Amino acid sequence: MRADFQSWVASHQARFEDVLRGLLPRAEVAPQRLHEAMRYAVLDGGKRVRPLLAFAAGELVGAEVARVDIVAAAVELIHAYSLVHDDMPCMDDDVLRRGKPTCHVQYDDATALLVGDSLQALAFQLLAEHRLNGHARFPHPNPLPQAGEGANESLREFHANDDAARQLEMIKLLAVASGSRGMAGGQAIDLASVGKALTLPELEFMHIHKTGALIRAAIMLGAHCGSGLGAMQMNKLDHFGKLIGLAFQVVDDVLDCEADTATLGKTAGKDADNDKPTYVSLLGIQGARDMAQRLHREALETLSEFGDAAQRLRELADFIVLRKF
Ligand code: GRG
Repeated sequence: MRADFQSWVASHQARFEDVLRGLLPRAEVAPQRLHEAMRYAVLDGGKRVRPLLAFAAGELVGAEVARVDIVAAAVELIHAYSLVHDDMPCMDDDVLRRGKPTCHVQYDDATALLVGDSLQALAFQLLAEHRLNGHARFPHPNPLPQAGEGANESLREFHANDDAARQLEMIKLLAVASGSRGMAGGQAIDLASVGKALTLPELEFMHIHKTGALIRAAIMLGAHCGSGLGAMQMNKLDHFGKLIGLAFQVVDDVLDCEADTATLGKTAGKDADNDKPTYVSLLGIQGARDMAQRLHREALETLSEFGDAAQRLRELADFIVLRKF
């Protein structure tokens, strides 16, 4: 990792931790135990890959960081909820996450269930109650470009409607990415495929949904916080997200076989123990590594037209593929 990228990552991670601390309900507020458990599940852990992708996409379009903070937080809350639920006895039944006892072990099953529910609701609350893009809403503190009083008013209304419509699109984007046509659907396929031999396209379909959808959403939401990209460029960015989301999962499968529990902060070797189809079980370790490299290369090619503005996205793609944890 280049020193400059390393300090970009570290400074965003530290600042974002404070953002999350401020957005989560305080532990002293009733119901205290639930709020404490929500903070336990979200704070002080995780690589924050999805928020970093949102920040990098935000930089590409010159978005205000304070706006990207909100979409990054919404995505990270959905991610944290998915980990809490995934670790529960009815799903993956794990005891270690982010180097500490899983939420249901630290608290109890019912609390963990409610933590997931509440984090998901909070994610959408944040997207609904903050301004995420474009021009200011009524009342506008600064006049828009002078065009006569009447024209000015209608221009304001136009922008307000436009921004509101775009914000609704962003809310829908995260809803689709997290729901049955996205992450939750991918998880359902995952649970149903234990002990089965999936083909490569079936495995890919599962992971594009389970892991990829949220990674893709993080990038697109970051980009929606700014302006300036046309539909074709947004599609390119989305394609980058699809490729890098899949690469993330392929690398995750390799690490599950190769890294140890202490390094990962979660139980290593779970996929083989649970008889789950993975890229490693289908392609072998070297085949999976080759696939990650191919996806990485294709992802970088997708960004070629964006020039220096996409440098952070490129570096994050490198990090996702070369990471050791
Ligand atoms: C319960 C609806 C529901 C969905 C669960 C994401 C997921 C779906 C389950 C997690 C299981 C898992 C280990 C998936 C592999 C890829 C993945 C999402 C790993 C964890 O993400 P990281 O590495 O975790 O970004 P940190 O802790 O760094 O945030």
